[in-house]
Amino acid sequence: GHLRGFRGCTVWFTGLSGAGKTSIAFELEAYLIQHGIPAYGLDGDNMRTGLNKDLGFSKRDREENIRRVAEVAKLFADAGQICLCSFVSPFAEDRELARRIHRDSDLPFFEVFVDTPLIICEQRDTKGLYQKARQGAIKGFTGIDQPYEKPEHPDLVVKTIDSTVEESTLHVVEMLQENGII
Ligand code: GGZ
Repeated sequence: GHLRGFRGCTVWFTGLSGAGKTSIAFELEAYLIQHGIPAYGLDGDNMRTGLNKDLGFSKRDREENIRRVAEVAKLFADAGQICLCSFVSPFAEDRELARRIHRDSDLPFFEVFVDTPLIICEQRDTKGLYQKARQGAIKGFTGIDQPYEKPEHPDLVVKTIDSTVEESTLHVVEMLQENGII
């Protein structure tokens, strides 16, 4: 793409809490910036503390969270950025809405399933949230007492068990290259 310039798009990472979505997105953001490609990451940390701070984790609130994030991502993509979205986004219909919001504006959208088994996420339990969910201190935790609907036709599946963050990131880079984005 150097001749026609960089084309904006959205890369949507979905997976359980602790699957590694944000780690891969962060590494990818660094890679892209190093190569002169504008990229920006959205995740719960920068969306749920600001624009979406009125939202919790009910099915309805997650749907609204994803809808707003997708609208923001669309604007970043439209402005020529590669927008990296890391959200549990456990419901297939919400992810479909995010895709549709992009499609309606002719912006490329890639769904990346960060496929890390629950047992591994729970073993890692980097924030102690799974333990709290098991004890009942957190209600409606994805994978414990709320469902995670696995993507049926993701653009890419990244298995994190036997690969490093760098290896997983390269798979996403290859996907962007194969699709003429970078
Ligand atoms: C799932 C929860 C919950 C519940 C708090 N269920 O590992 P984390 O901590 O940083 O990622 C999780 C994050 C999920 O926010 P999202 O905006 O990605 O969710 S969604 O896309 O479903 O709207 C976790 C923390 O917030 N967290 N409570 N009940 N994750």
